[in-house]
Amino acid sequence: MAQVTTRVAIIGAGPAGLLLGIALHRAGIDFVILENRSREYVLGRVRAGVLEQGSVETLTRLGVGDRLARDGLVHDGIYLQFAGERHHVDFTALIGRTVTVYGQQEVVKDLMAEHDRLGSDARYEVADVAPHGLDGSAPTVTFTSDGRQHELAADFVVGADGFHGVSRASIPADQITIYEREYPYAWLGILANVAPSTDELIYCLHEDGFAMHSMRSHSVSRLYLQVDPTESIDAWSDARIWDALHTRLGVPGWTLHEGEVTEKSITPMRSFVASRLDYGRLFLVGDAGHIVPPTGAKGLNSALSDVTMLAAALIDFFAGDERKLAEYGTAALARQWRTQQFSQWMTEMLHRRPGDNAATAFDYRSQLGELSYVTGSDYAMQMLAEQYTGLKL
Ligand code: FAS
Ligand code: PHB
Repeated sequence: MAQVTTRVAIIGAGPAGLLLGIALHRAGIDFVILENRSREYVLGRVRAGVLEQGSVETLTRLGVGDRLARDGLVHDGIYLQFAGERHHVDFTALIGRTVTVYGQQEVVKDLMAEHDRLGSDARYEVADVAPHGLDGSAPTVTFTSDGRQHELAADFVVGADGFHGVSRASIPADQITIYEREYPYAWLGILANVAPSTDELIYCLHEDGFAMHSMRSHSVSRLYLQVDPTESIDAWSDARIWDALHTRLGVPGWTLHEGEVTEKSITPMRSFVASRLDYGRLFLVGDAGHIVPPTGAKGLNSALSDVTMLAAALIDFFAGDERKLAEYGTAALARQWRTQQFSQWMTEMLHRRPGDNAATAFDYRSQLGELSYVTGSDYAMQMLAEQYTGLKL
């Protein structure tokens, strides 16, 4: 078996794993990244689109923010739309902070390019990744690459391998509790080659369901529709999707421009948090430890804030100070629960309860009342703005 030794073994080359590698390199700490998919597959995943101000600052500070500064779309706010009216929530006026629209694919592209420039030890298309000895002081990770068995010895293992990864599953079942809830709806998302019909994101509650107009650039739009979780994407022609978007997003005097749909998919919605993000020499970051419904644009940003906290803790550890590492799990989870409640609030405020009964009819009108209060109160909008643009670390 081929032996490799490093300081930090990172499982997963999504945004969390790749960013952690950059942060460790900047501090002169050796690492190896193990990814079971190809580079092309990782780059091809269409996911998040909005970066909190703190995420932009982290990427810039670590020297991977040049394209982001050039191509990112800085937004001062969002629109909340309901009962046929569109209301602007002006983050800059309310709290002096912004968000930047820049696709997750672009973040991953920038991180991969920096790793290539650095000549990082990032291994793609590995198989049979398995952590061992996590409760000891000399953990290892075995894996197969090019048909050969390898053993990677490290001081620490970081699980950046997402919701379906191997890391969280390596914690003994009696040592971890899972907190989760499913939502009775999903998001049908499309990418379309058409200039956005809005300057900033529109979050809309319509009696037919939620709809959102986002974007990726001045020439690519990203739009979403609430659908039933059991829906098949095959049942949704481009024409049917555009019809539903026109119905839900339409307001007098405004036109939604259509374009070629280049990607469409249905994503289920769940909230999920592991009771711990650390176990012996294993630390979890990002989707390996938690999942949020995408309504609050927090999935990618949570992953990046976990990495910011864990990188600082590992850097301190190797400099002789173990305090932050001992506190990482508790501190990251405390922040995550603040993020979870915001994501759940945005989701339940903006999605139509399925079913046609007195309770769902009442809920819909109560949601309209909530949206009317939020958009009519600077205090409520400040609360939304502070959380949407990202709580300070
Ligand atoms: P990722 O899942 O991105 O990366 C984990 C990596 O680990 C992957 O490359 C995977 O191949 C690899 N891996 C898994 N198992 C492994 C193993 N055993 N060995 C080695 N490697 C392994 N967030 C938003 O904010 N807004 C959105 O609109 C949004 N839309 C989403 C749509 C979908 C379909 C999904 C699934 C997620 C969406 N998210 C969204 C959330 C998403 O952006 C995540 O929060 C983000 O990718 C988290 O990054 P990572 O923690 O790095 O996990
Ligand atoms: C996106 O552009 O993909 C996006 C933006 C904001 C969200 C979710 C998704 O809340």
